Amino acid sequence: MKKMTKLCTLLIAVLLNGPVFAGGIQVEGAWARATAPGQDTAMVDMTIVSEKAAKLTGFATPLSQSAEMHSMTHDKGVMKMREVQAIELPAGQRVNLGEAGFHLMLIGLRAPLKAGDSLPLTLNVQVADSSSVKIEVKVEVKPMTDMSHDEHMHHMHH
Ligand SMILES: [Cu+2]
Repeated sequence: MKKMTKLCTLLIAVLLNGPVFAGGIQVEGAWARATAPGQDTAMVDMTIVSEKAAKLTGFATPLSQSAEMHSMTHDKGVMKMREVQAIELPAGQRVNLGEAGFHLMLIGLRAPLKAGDSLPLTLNVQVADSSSVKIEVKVEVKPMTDMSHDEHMHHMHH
């Protein structure tokens, strides 16, 4: 266990120093909920850290017919989603999409998402110095909860 702690400390140190990320961008904990029967949309959340100031400008996936980035706001108790063109990734800052009020939306799923699946998605990131980076991400599908139905319903209130 002691060894483990040491390893963790080392990893954290590396994260703080920054320069070792593959392509300067690190993605962690990408996940979605398993879909309910008949549900053809899904929300994906993840945490992104970019060494340099960057923007998430979109994503591609073979899983659905369309792929949009959404912001989510509460308006008089109703959750509203709006498509956004870019999500800011300030230099060196951990951006959790959900906490920042965003998510990736898969619309027109080609197959249900099942708990335990690990699904492919490619992020398009525009780095401030104008290079663009594609990042392959695996989305972990977690078991469905009552929430997933709500999310689906909320999506109707565009
Ligand atoms: Cu959405």
